[in-house]
Amino acid sequence: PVKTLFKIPRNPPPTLLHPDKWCRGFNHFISQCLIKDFENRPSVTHLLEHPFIKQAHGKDMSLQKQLADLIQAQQQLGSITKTRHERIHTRRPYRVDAADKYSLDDDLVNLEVLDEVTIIHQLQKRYADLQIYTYVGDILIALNPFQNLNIYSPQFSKLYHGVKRSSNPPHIFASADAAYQGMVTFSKDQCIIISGESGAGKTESAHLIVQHLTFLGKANNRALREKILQVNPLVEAFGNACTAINDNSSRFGKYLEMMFTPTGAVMGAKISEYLLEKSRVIKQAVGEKNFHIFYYIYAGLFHQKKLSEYRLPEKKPPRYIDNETGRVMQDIITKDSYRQQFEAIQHCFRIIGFTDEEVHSVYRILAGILNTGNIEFAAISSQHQTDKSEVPNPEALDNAAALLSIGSEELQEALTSHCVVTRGETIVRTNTVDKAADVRDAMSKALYGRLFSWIVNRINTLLQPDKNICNADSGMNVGILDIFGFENFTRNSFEQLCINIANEQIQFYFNQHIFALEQMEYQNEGIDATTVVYEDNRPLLDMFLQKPMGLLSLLDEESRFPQATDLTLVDKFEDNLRYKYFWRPKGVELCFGIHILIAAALTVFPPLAFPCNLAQARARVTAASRSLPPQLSAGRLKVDTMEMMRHPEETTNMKRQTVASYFRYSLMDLLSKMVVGQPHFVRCIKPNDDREALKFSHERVLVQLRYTGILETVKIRQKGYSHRILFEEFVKRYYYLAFKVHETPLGSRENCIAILEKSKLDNWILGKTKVFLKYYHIEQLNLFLREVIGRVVVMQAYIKGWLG
Ligand code: AD9
Ligand code: MG
Repeated sequence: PVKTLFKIPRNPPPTLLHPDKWCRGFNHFISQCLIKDFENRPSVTHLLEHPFIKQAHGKDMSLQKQLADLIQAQQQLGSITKTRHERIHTRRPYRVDAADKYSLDDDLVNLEVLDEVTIIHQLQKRYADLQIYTYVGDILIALNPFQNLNIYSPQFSKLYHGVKRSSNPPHIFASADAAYQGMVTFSKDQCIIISGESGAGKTESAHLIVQHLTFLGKANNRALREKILQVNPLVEAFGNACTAINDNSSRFGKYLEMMFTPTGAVMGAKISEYLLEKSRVIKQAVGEKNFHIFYYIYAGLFHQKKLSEYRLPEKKPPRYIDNETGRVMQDIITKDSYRQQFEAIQHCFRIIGFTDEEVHSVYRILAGILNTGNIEFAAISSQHQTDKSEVPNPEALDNAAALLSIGSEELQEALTSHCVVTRGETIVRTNTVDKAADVRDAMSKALYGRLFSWIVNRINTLLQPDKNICNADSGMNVGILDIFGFENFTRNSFEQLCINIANEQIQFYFNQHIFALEQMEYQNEGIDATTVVYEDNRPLLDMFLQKPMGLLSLLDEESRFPQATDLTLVDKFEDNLRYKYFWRPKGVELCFGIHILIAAALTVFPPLAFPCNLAQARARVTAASRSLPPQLSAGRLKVDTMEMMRHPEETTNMKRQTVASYFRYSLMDLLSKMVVGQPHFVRCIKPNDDREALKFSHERVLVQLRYTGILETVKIRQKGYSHRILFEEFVKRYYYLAFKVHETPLGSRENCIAILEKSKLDNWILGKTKVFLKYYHIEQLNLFLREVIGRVVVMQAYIKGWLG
């Protein structure tokens, strides 16, 4: 029972202390003790001899006994066993004490020689010892181990809970813990940004962070914790797929926010999804697969003998999932993992709170999409019309229509004809075979995209926190960003362009935080600090995103011209994109390349990477959405599933947007979410391309270290001051360390100095308006603060107990 008293409250003393008269007097007393006892341990006699206590309780022996228990409990928990002197000397990580637990190499900032060779050597040595995590100051580097390590059990969660980072070797739990402690101590939103190329370990890291945060945010509500743990596996079944690089590659960006109560208990969660790679539904590159869920349900329904109920064939699987190897059905039947995953997904649905009817509707839509893909078209030639098509296999059409609860004729009409509005008059035109096939595929993509958004929205509704306890701007929020990593294939398409732009944008955010803002503040504050040179990717982002002359704007503009072709598009790029990053090879007309900085690589977009006729492509999308909403939003599928399938943020305006402008909008939306929180960076690194354990490729690691600016980060973390806090804010946060609890000291320069000196920190500097601190100062100050607060809470609880 004593342990629970050590909970760290959200807003330290003022809100803790009871407003009544007795407490005011007692608070004054406590604050005196605290200040003194910051130097000397509090003792029972010390407390008992205070006139206030004497007056209130006389020589009550039970009181003495309780206090003795308190002190003993505190000592057992280790919070006041060390003298202040001992603590101060461990402020720099991995020095002096407990050398057996952690070492100097845990943080690259401790290296004396700072060059690529030394850093690589260090990481390699650590990797060989299975030390996959390394700090660069407050940033975590995570090397993919490509094997299961026994370091993520609840025992490890306990080990990393609320302790100094230097108490244990680097770990992803320590980063999650830092975010959690930052949130609880200052009621400030936090944001964990995980980056790295495809297959580097971002998604795994995100899972581990959620695991540790649910451990930390222990609420009595076990069911809620269970639900939150199922969110990632569920959305990943729908949004991840096997690619040439990664068997579980994220094909969408995911920002998962976990919400907490003011005392730090987890209360709910919300996911935002970005840019699902919908084209995968209809086609996959050689050696790649469709989204996991299709195989899971196929295997699950096969084993449950329910394929026919969903109108799915047993012999030859539908075109969308049969990627020419012919092995798909065999895998579906024989691979236990697919079936097990199907069961796991059913479990996820159930735990999170989807109804059976909803799950059934989801399966129907998936089966509907697979049947839609099987609809074929054949040309009908007649004297008057040559561009007319019909469906030669009505079975697939009927199946799809039945599963999607649409009439077969309606569906056929939507696929084989389109409307043109001329001078206020609507004329129906027929589609050619190619066009009808395009409309069919566009419809499947749109359906899947909406299904995905619906699932995400449903999860958000089911995991919504109670608004009376948690509100959006309570500052009790940790966001975890896990997006698709940088990709470069032999055939890159619009998807790779978007994925890589998003990654550049995240790198830009990192650069801003680590380098640009820091250096700007030194200047503004009149501080002479070393400048670290880093590669600014701003011009590259401008090339992509600038309006009206950036690549995306040019793409949009060209797609508005009816006569536009691939060639006119590439010509337009070449004429307008006067950047060193743009490249057009001689002799290959329809090809262009872009130097992506984050990967120091040239991504080549080969001929026909974009639709051959952009104007047609636009028409296709329009036709597809025309064939979608009336049937699907009418709610013919029993549950109100379809109503919810509309994207919540979808407005009439957005429907007219192009994919490129929607991408830009999503990217900005993501950034606006990220910038609100205090960032924590996790940089995942892929040690080799063969997915082999213990294999460390110098070359591959070096490239990743270079493009993520790790070397520069080490330098700036060693020389720079990563935390810059306004005097006023600093005094407000830390005044308990030097002033009495009931005092309200001014946010002045002098008071900052008083706090810093009282805490015996060195190496800090003061600018004109801000305190400049190293990352380890913050850790130290927060630790002191937590101890002080912990003591107030414990003492109060005990004293309140005496009073009954
Ligand atoms: V992508 O950009 O979504 O294609 P990620 O997300 O960076 O990529 P992911 O987390 O999916 O990569 O990791 C790839 C594989 O590496 C996983 O499927 C695991 O097999 C392996 N991995 C990554 N991290 C760990 C780990 N901490 N422990 C064990 C890991 N295996
Ligand atoms: Mg991933």
